[in-house]
This record gives sequence, C-alpha cells and structure tokens, in this order.
Amino acid sequence: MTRAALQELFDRHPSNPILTVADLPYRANSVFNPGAGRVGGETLLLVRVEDLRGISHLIVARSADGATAWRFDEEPLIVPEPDRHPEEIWGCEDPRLTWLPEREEWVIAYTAYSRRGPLVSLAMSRDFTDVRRLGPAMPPEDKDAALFPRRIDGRWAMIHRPSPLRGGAHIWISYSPDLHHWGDHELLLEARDGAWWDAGKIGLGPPPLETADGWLVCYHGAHGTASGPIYRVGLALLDLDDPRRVLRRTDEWVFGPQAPYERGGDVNKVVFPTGWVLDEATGTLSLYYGAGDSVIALATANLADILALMRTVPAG
Ligand code: BMA
Repeated sequence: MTRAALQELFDRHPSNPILTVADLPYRANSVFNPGAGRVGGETLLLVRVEDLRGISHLIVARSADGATAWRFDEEPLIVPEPDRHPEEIWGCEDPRLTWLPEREEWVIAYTAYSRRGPLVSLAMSRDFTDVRRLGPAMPPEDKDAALFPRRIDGRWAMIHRPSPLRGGAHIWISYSPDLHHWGDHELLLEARDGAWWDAGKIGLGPPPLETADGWLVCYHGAHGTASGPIYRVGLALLDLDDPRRVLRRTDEWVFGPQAPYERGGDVNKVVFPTGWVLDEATGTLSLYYGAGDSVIALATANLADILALMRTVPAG
C-alpha cells in the first residue's frame, strides 16, 4: 500500500473540530482525548476537560449522529476526589470505554495523576449517570490503558503503557481474574528506535476492536523533534485467541497532524485517538481524537479498507 493510500484511509469530518471548550456549559481551558461508545442509541463521549487550574475532569457529551449537535451533561461524571482517592490529586485524564457484555456494564480506564506520577485507574458504569470507582489497577508511571471487551481464556485482559526509567515506553498486556488483581504482565508492542515515527514512546489509543482478522489495535507514537514531539497513529492486529501474539503492525503511520487544529494548540502537532465507534451496518469506523491537546475531532474510515490495508502489511 502506498503512502497516498495510507493517508486516505481516514477522512476528517467536515465539521471538525466537533467539540471545543466553547461548547461546554462552564469555563475551562480545553476539551480533548475522549472515550467513546454507543449508549442508549446515541454516541457518547466521555470528554477530558482541563480546567483553568490545569487539573482535568471527565464529563459526558451525547450526539444522535456522533458528529454534530452535542449535548453536555450539566455536571461532570468523574471529578478528582483526592480525599478518598489521593491518586487523583492532579486530575483524571484520557478515559477509554469498553462495554463488557458479560457484566452488562462499561469499564472506564483513565489516567489518575498522582503526586508520584500518572497511573491507571478503573471505574464501572451502567449508563454513565453514575460511576463506581475500582481504584488504581497499575502503579505509576502507567497510562494509555483499555480493557478487552471479553475474557480471554477465562481472564480479563488490559493493554497499558508503563514508563520505565530506561529503554523507552512500550505497550504491555496484563491479565486479571476479577478486574482488581492484575498480573502475568508481558511486553506486547515495542516502540521503535532512531528516526522512526514511533521511536521511543508509544501508547494504546482506543480499546482493542474485535474483527474477523484479529484484535485491531490503534496506537500513538511520539517522535521527538527539535520543536517537541509529533504524535501520530499506527495500527496492529493481535491474535484473537492469544492477543499476546502480534500478527501485523503497520510500518508507516496511518494518521498524523495535518489540519490546522491538529498542528497548533496547547501542544502542537498532536493527534491522540482515545475512542472509536463501529457502525456494524455500514462498516464505518468513527475515530475520536484529541487534536493539539485543545479540541476534539472526528475521522472516519471503512473497517473493510483498514483490514484490507492490514493484509498488505507483512505478517510477523
Ligand atoms: C501524552 C498524554 C496525553 C496528551 C499527549 C500529547 O503523554 O499526556 O494526555 O494528549 O501526551 O500532549
């Protein structure tokens, strides 16, 4: 597949950015990096809001068509509760939403920003009118986590991104019998090195999506430059029965900052996908992402086109 074909995989929505801080019912600095799902026949985004102190919380927005006429809830859903959850002292960020059919509830994996660094926290919700916190699942530094929608060999599985002191930040997979105790940690996808677009630091985007060809994984790579990192997006496929097996991974990025709202913001040159919604009837995959750490944007692709592209990537 040529670069031109890769770049055409995702189409930016004409009404991008689909959400800005001006749409919020109160003053804040920015909205970005939303979790996404279909709830009650509508598209729901759990939006990260950075307030005017720099601390983030999460609020629900809903839209019938997933692109326009968004309605925010009056109150945020997840506000840091440092008295009961000291790990949330500096905010709750970057949620990923996974529907768990077995439990008939959503699991929200979000970054709690503790005094000792960001960590992975989990919370449960049936319909996003209230939440039940499970607390930290991974100690700091760890972020960019999401759960698989079903058990694999009897256990829940989570992808996440610890940041060790040396050797770059890579994507790991861990397992749990009960969503509380996590173990059997294994390195899943490594950041590449040197001049590569995904050298040094990568992290999961939206939750893994089950397809006939494997679990589709979308991840970001941050390539350091003299003017700061550029955040771009690549894809991988994991074995359905054993997601520790990486079947394919794109060499080239499939989406990167091009539009003005992606190239300029509080942080320049950032596209940061955190949610996607598949329309089973049409095969349209809607990718929701933070742009420039300032606004929320939408790009769509056809799942069949994505899988056709993945088949051209060498297996291995
Ligand atoms: C990552 C996270 C995201 C942010 C991105 C780009 O490390 O902190 O919340 O969107 O950097 O600045």
